Amino acid sequence: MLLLHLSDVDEASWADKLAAALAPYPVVRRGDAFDPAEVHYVFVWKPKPEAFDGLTGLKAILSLGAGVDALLKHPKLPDVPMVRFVDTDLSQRMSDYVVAQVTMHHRLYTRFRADQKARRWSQLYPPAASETSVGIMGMGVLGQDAAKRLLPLGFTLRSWSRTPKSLEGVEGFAGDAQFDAFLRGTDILVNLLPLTPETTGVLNYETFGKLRRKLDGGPVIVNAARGGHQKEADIVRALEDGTLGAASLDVFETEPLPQDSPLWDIENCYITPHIAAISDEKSGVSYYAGIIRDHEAGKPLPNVVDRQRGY
Ligand code: NDP
Ligand code: OXD
Repeated sequence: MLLLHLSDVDEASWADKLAAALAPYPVVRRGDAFDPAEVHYVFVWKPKPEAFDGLTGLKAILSLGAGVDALLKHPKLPDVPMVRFVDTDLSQRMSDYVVAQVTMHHRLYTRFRADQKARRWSQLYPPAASETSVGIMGMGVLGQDAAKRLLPLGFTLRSWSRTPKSLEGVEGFAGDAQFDAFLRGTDILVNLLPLTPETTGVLNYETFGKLRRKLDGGPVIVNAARGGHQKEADIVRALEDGTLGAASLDVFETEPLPQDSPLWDIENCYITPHIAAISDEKSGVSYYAGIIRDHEAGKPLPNVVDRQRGY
């Protein structure tokens, strides 16, 4: 039996589609009459404290999100494998966001928008894409997809990951020892790391101060991963004193971003409400229905979270 425990999304719609895809396999929602001990899979997003109560026959936890940082902090998380969402549609959507932000900053959007407001005709030619260095933190599923889509646009690319990665056309840096060297050659810093104790607060004033100062209107940060990666007071300070030229932020320390956050009023801070990439229902149903079918047929679970690493 599959149990859905999805908050803040249309759980009924996901349940209908999963039931249709898995029929005659039983699919239930909270509030339905069922024996919790018969639940083999639980599909979760923002689970409530009681989400896993009584699920004594659980074989796996299926996460609607690609990021599992919040799930890993659940006080009653059962000790069974946890599968995260890995999907070409999700990667495409995230890369759409990254490409949009990177090209916007590369073409000096902040500067020309201000000029237009002031009715000022002032020619300044943006650099060629090849003269702009984009540094991607996190070379996993999403980081690699973003790199593959930025590469044909001509940007100079570098990446930073925990273990060394080699992707053609991308200069790889790994581990704490190479972090500063990575930053020193980066004009636009894109964050696609998972949130773990090691990566918490990585987007801080000291980090910003190490970025290359070559791009007009730069350096720039683009955070599409988690709010816990950024120190917002440091971003405000860096945008105000010019340590950063601009920031594109999709995620925040507190979501929704509080009304009194100073970030709202900063001209060169581009805010979106955690919409960089959504787990699409059609591809999510196909992904998780396939996983349940395969697992019931004896195949191993894919994309299992390593709890030791935290991602
Ligand atoms: P992956 O697990 O595939 O990739 C993680 C990458 O980060 C890997 O390259 C890993 O290194 C690297 N990494 C992890 N820890 C460290 C560290 N301490 N130092 C340096 N590098 C590190 O994740 P995804 O690409 O699938 O997703 C990334 C994140 O994006 C998610 O965790 C989620 O928080 C966020 N997200 C945000 C969305 C949004 O709408 N804003 C939507 C979807 C996801 P290595 O390769 O060596 O393991
Ligand atoms: C995710 C997210 O982790 O939407 O998938 O943030």
